[in-house]
Amino acid sequence: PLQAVIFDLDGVIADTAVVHRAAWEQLAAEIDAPFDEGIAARMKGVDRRGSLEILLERAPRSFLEHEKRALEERKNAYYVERIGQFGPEQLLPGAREAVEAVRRAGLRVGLASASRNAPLLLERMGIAPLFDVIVDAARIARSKPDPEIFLAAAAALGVPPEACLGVEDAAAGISSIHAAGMVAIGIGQREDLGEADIVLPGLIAFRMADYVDNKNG
Ligand code: B16
Ligand code: MG
Repeated sequence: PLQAVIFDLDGVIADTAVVHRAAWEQLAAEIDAPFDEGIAARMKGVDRRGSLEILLERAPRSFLEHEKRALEERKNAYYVERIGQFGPEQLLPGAREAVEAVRRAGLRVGLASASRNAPLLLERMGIAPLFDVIVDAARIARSKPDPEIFLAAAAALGVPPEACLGVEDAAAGISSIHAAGMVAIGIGQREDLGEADIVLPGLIAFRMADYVDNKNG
């Protein structure tokens, strides 16, 4: 039986996927690297270095390690500047309600975010106390689609992976959830989330009763 639900942050709980994208687009323009829908889609859910490597594949020159670190810092500065004013208004519709529904059902709640800014964002949006466990990229070695982050969240919750449900908006994240042995709910459009077991347009459509077998009503 289901014991825990592990949520992704950007694009699932918080309206930040567009903010990451805008920050990368700004950096791309500054280094004359092309930026298109394909690049944006591949970057989704991928950690900072992984996203930078995708951007640099078609950059007009190569960059040394210290230059890459500087580029990452620049992108993060653009991102942090944009989220500086964030508050509960940036919660995606139905996000708080979905997390509360999981808690009410007596299940544990985890966060598995590739973003090092995840703890700060949860605080700003006022929902940090609703999570039993928060695993962000600073605590893991391998980026999504590797299962490490979802496995780390399950381990920290003390729940076996097969008793967890993962919720993601990015193809890399769905792969990560499946590789961890969990059922995957995709948020967004079916064509972007082909492998997801269930696709919902947003957390507003999340119905806890559809996922637990609730024998006690
Ligand atoms: P940061 P998630 C991911 O968060 C974003 O989807 C991805 O676009 C971003 O590059 C990554 O976090 C790293 O974020 O630069 O803030 O550490 O979707 O896994 O919550
Ligand atoms: Mg995401």
